[in-house]
Amino acid sequence: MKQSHLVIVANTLPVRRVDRGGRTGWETSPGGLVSALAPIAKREGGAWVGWTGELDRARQPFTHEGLLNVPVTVTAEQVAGSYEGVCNRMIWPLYHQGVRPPEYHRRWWRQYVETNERFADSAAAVAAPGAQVWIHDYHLQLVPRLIRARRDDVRIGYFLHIPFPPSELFAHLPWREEILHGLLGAECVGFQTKTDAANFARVAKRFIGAKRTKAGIDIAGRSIRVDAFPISIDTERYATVAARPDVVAQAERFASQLGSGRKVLLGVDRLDYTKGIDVRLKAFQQLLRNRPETKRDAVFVQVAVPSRERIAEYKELRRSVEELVGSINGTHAEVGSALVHYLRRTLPFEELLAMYQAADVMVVTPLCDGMNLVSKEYVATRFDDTGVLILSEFAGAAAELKDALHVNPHDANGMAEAMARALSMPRAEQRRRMRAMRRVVRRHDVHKWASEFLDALSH
Ligand code: ADQ
Repeated sequence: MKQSHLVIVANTLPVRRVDRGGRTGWETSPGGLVSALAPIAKREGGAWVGWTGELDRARQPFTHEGLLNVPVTVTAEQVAGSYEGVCNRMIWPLYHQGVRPPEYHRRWWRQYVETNERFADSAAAVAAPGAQVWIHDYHLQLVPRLIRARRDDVRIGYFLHIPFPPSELFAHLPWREEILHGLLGAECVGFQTKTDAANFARVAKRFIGAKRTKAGIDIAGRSIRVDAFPISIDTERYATVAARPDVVAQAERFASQLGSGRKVLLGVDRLDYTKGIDVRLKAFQQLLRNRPETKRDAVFVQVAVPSRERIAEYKELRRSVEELVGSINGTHAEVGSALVHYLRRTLPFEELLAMYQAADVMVVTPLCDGMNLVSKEYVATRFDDTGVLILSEFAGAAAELKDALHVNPHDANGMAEAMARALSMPRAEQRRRMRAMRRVVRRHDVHKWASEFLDALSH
């Protein structure tokens, strides 16, 4: 197999299998990470190591649109234990402030170790001498150390896309030392925010005796850079597509279908319990009670992509969101004009951007979120500088988008007040705030994020 100087390692490959009229092939998956990293990896003649989404299916490496894809074979048992167990039912809730109780099972953990070993084997095989290897996210926390054990000539970077918990929560993990040693196989460990990086340095000191330094930590004679590298979006692409005449026309159609003259509040999320969708709907319900004139003046659109539907907590969330939508419309709406429009699906890219355009108020209220790209996408598409962003103080993005209306996502009353304020915010204030936020996402886009991380890794 050809070896590469830049190897990206992520849970899934940047392509997915598609069936076009009986002929199957690969197509590039949508998503921010892929659009950021695939061009860089291609330019550098790089490789991407990941899972195809198929079970027990061995596939040879293949090149798609100029990028070498290296599939990792994963068994059904490994997916059940590692992905659905450790990743989605243990790490995900624990790292998100324990908003749901995490579950710990040794049999899951064994599968997580095995799966991480398979990724490390593939990455070690494809890395050229002295290559940069960049590992992504919570599915692969043991991979840095496992690669180091196989290849001590490569430079290893790791980036966590979700929050890193404070010491009191991380302490619960039965495998906390293994995870810390796993991550510290890297030369550079990156997080979304300064708080996450500080949490990590603190637990590394507390549980495995690492020494904190200015740049990160020292352990076993090695110096490791630990820092915040806040992820962003392809701002230029969002701004350009949003301004296209067909997208603007679609936005106008959305606005008139939702009721001319009515203001639109919008939520766009994966249907995940960390995103605060249910409390947000309760806040809108509260607003309708506090200010009955809102029934005439405003409408709420919630677009939610189905996610992890086999897990009980996700089924329960879907039930409660759908019950709330029914209850709000049942109590407050009139025939022919719903107050909450609920779409449980993925919107095509252009429609998503038209929806952002049609929204006077974007409501992003996760209980906890590594960064939250939706907030940045909304800002990037507001080329006329209007619109108001309501943003949870517990989203990583809050540290950068200081001109949003910040809210506590657990406080339905406070959020109802923020919605009222947003709906009546004067244009001049909207413009001042939006302009400042647009500057932030223009200056710091996903390309800058990737090059800053890779620069840090090469020093
Ligand atoms: P996510 O938890 O998936 O990402 P987010 O950052 O908001 O959260 O990204 C979601 C993406 O899905 C956005 O690009 C959005 O446009 C898209 N999307 C959501 N709903 C959609 C819909 N109905 N139709 C079409 N597209 C939709 C994880 C972390 C985040 C971190 C990112 C990147 O949880 O905190 O910001 O990774 O690091």
